[in-house]
Amino acid sequence: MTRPSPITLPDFLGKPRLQHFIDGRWVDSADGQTLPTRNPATGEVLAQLARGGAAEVDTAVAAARRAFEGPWSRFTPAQRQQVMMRFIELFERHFDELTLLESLDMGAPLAKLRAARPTAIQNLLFYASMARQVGGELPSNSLAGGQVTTMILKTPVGVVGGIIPWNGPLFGQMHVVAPTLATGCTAVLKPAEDASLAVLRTAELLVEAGVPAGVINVVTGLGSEAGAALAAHPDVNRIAFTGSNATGREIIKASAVNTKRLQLELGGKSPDIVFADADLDKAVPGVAMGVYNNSGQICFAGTRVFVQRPLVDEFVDRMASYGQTLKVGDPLAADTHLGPLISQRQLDTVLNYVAQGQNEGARLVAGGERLGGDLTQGYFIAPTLFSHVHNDMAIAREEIFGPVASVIPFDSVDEALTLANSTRYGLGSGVWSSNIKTVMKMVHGIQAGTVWVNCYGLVDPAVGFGGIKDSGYGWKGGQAQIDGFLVQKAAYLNWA
Ligand code: TXE
Repeated sequence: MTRPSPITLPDFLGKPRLQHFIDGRWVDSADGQTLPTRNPATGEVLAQLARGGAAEVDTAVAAARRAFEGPWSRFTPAQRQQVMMRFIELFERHFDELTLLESLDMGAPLAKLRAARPTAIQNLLFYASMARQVGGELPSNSLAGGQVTTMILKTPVGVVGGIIPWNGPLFGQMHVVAPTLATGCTAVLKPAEDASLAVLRTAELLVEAGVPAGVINVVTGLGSEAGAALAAHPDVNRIAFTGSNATGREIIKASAVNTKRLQLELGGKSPDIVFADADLDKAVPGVAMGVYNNSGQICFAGTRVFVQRPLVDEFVDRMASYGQTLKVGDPLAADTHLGPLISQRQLDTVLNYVAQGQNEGARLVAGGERLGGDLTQGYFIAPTLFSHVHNDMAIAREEIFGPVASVIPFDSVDEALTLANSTRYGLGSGVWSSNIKTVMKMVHGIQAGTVWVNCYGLVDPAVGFGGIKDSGYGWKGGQAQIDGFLVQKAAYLNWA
């Protein structure tokens, strides 16, 4: 693949192999085992990761426990906020390096990652501000003629296990790291085996910023080994997991060992509904990027595109044309809109769904094939569009996690609502309409954690997002997430 300009690889990749980051130090696996991580744009091995298992998870959890009960417990909220501010400075200073690592590791276009700089910083600033909001309550009570004071104290839950997926680990990890720091918890992170680099480098920067050793630890390796050991560890108090439903169920089972608290952000099959009175100039690109962004590897991708019948043909034409304007290619090239999928495995999954869609009678309007030429070695697929889809076909029921949109016609507002809710999932949803009655009916009626109206995919850290139904539970962002990292205790003070 030809690159427009020479790229200097981060020093971080110059190491012969990468190690776990435990207790502020780089360490190998006890048995010295490694596993390769690849650049999905070229298929080349980028680095060897340490392949951790139960032994490394044990060491990391012990370090996290020591830090939780030791040095970190003596940080006041103001000091935690201060250290977070120092980290934000370092994060900004190293932003180019971190985004390059991320782009090489998981294939997102570098220019897009860099354009997210203000949002990424704002997210961190929000969490730093929350370090000062960890308080209790003094609820009124009806006891002993008012001579008992009741307090609710809130304290950090303890050691958090963060199991991170590969579809955006640099920014995604912050939903674990930042609330951990804000609340005074400690954490052991297990990034995905396909994309661990940015998480490892961030851990090192945290220590440089003054976060005590052991507060944030990273164990790399396979989900079935390091991930499973973390989920089953008796000294981990909470798991924050983002990933597949199948793994989510494994984590629920494993968590029973010590009744861990859980935050699960699982799959989605989000509806994006276009009414005949929508502004198509906004709806077409909005819907298209709602599915194709990050090559479809986003949990709340709006993959079921419901279009009101009179509009269907025009909408399908315009969405197909819009898709052709999106340049798929080298993630490091400045004009690339969409990079590769994360792995050969993910590409195979997506291509299987495309074949299944065709077999079930959906019409493939655009894309659907692996891209060749310069891109043959990577895992590239063009924006894909199906029309004539029924809500009960596999491509409309199951999470594909690739750039595949399915257009499904509907007639009435009620039918749109019924179809939108006919899914096991409940993560994101979109509504495109200029009629307030239609909008409000959908906002109230859609069973999902978020409804976007005349927009898609916006997330503010103070609001956050999360799922219902099979999309999981626990909120990312906002006060609700901070509460998830705390436990509460009541005290009754009788001063009669
Ligand atoms: O997910 P896994 P995979 C969906 C998406 C995708 C599918 C499969 O549909 O096609 O899942 O992707 C760790 N105990 N999403 O196989 O296995 C694993 O190492 C503990 C949606 O990559 O769920 C990784 O760190 N941990 C999604 C993380 O779990 C285990 C993001 C996610 O991997 C484990 C990613 C175990 N037994 C995939 N097994 C979203 N909601 O954003 C694996 N892991």
